[in-house]
Amino acid sequence: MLTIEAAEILLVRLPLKFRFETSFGVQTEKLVPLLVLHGGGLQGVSEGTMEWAPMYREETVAGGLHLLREVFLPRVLGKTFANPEALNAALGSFRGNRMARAMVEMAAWDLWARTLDTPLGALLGGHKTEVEVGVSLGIQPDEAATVEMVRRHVEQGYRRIKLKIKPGWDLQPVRATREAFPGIRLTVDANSAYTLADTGRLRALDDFDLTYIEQPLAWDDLVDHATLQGRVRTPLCLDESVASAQDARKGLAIGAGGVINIKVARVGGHAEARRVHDVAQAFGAPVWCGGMLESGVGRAHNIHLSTLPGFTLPGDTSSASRYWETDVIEEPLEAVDGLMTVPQGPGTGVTLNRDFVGRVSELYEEHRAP
Ligand code: OSB
Ligand code: MG
Repeated sequence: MLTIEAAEILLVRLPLKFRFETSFGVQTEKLVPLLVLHGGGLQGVSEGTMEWAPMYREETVAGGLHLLREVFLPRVLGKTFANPEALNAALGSFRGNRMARAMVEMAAWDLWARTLDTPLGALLGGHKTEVEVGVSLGIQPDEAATVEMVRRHVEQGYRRIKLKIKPGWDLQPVRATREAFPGIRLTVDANSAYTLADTGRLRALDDFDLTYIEQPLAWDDLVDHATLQGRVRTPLCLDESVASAQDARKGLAIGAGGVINIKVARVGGHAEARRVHDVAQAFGAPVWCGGMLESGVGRAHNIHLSTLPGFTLPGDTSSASRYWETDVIEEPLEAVDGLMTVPQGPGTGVTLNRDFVGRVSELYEEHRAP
């Protein structure tokens, strides 16, 4: 049984070690909301992946924290559930806001796995002890800087390089990278910056042997992606526009893409992420685990999810030390030669660094059943 006795909400601001530019903006720091659920003398921890403003999808940190306090935590505090899916069903009548709901769901999975003394990945049905990872590289000032950045990460053994692109900065970095590294697994991510009017430019990417083009069109679109997929040879990979297993089914059924980037929190948590994985397997579509520049807490959740068998393409879950001088967890999460070892031990296998988090937290709240 899973009894939720108390909850803590924390908010940490971490400076990023690199400037991360995407088609929707520039990031130099990360606002990390954390949720700790307590029960039976154990703790489960999760990380929110919404951003301070609705730039990637519609959710925000402030909106998510409001929903936790006022709507979601009151539904679970002081209550007992058979398992994390039963707990999540208590939030099932609420619409959207999947990243906020996922904070509750994912912390519950961690707590549940610790209660059963089992690694989270194994509980979800995964078998791998290490997972293949790549990197997502932000937009650079020019071709030379792009190639240099790619070189550094290829040398570190990352199994796939993903370049962020936007209108006006797409064919140039891709051509330069492909010329310098003819053999690497290369992809691009547009974060919804194009429309069907750009079909010609996107079709030109077919010349560069990309494994996929990630989310070229609108964040809430599937239909135009299907039209585009009929006009380009490179498989499209859906990110933003898949918020559920139903979205995945509809997208794959109409041919909106051939690959899915699964982000646990974007789809509402581990159980839904596993359903997206299962739908993709039924369609024969490979999946991989995306990232949202997570701290160690979210990163560990991602690594565990990536142990499921359908995750056959390298994920974005690169070494934590790329992002942070000091992480919020005790354990290092470091890829070696493009392989990330799944943290051992029950749950996510990682522990909050209470000392560090206590020092840098901008917000600390305890919540109990009334
Ligand atoms: O589209 O995958 C994305 C980061 C923030 C928002 C959206 C995306 C990303 C990344 C970073 O690509 C992946 C990572 O290194 O965590
Ligand atoms: Mg993406």
